[in-house]
Amino acid sequence: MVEAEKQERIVFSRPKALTDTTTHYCPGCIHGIVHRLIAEAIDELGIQDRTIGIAPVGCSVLAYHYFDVDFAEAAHGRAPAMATGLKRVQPDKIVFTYQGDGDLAAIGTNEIIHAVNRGENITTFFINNAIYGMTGGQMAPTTLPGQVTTSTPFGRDVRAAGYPLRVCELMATLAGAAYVVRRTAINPREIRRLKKAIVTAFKVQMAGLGYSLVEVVSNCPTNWGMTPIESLEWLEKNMLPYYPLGDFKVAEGVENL
Ligand SMILES: Cc1ncc(C[n+]2csc(CCOP(=O)(O)OP(=O)(O)O)c2C)c(N)n1
Ligand code: SF4
Repeated sequence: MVEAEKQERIVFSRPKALTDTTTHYCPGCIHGIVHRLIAEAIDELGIQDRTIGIAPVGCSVLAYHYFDVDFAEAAHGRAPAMATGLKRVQPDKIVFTYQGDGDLAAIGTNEIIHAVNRGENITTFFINNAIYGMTGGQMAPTTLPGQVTTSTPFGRDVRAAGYPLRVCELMATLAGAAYVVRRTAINPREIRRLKKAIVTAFKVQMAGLGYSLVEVVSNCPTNWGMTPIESLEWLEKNMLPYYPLGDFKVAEGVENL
């Protein structure tokens, strides 16, 4: 018996930086995967006791229940401003915001642009599912041309609503950005690449190099009206051509981290 116990090896367990709470996310939603990867990164870097997260409005509004680190809650789009304040008064903390596209690229566009441009030494995880998930699937700035949403029942008409905003491409032009990359989580290979980017983003902040932003091209099976599998296929076919994966800015010094 003792021998058998000795041979047992735990190969998979809950990261320490996640609480033992069942999340409210819909089946197949990428929010849950990203939460886990951030928590794994916090564990691996040994920063659980000095990390502060900022929750947005949107489906991830309850993120403070799920991460076992200090957390604050910001009003719609204001997470980078709150993160700026927290980091400036406690520069030894690791501060990250977690924001959807409605939160970051609609009401919060001003906040994110200026925080990145100031080169605040903070990190943003930006979850782009091309839609307002929590409030019922309305058009977001990132909604694709022709995409049907509850507020664009005939598809997004770019003549009326403008063009989808490519956040990474925009942020990469700003001098204060140190690390700006786009990833996804549609299969194990992409999940591994995303995890690496999350770790790098935290390391950029730990090294004091400036703003780090990881966009995750994500899904919303519920409001897209698809099964989880269909939503991943739709994401790959329709979202990735418009939001190509890649590194948009990797400042000097980041490669060596
Ligand atoms: C100040 C403020 N304005 C508006 C809202 C309403 N609201 C809540 S969630 C949301 C959309 C969030 O969408 P997104 O950021 O894309 O996140 P998702 O739900 O898709 O994860 C809106 C408009 C709010 N909660 N607070
Ligand atoms: S509504 Fe969409 S974004 Fe929100 S938890 Fe469900 S699948 Fe995820």
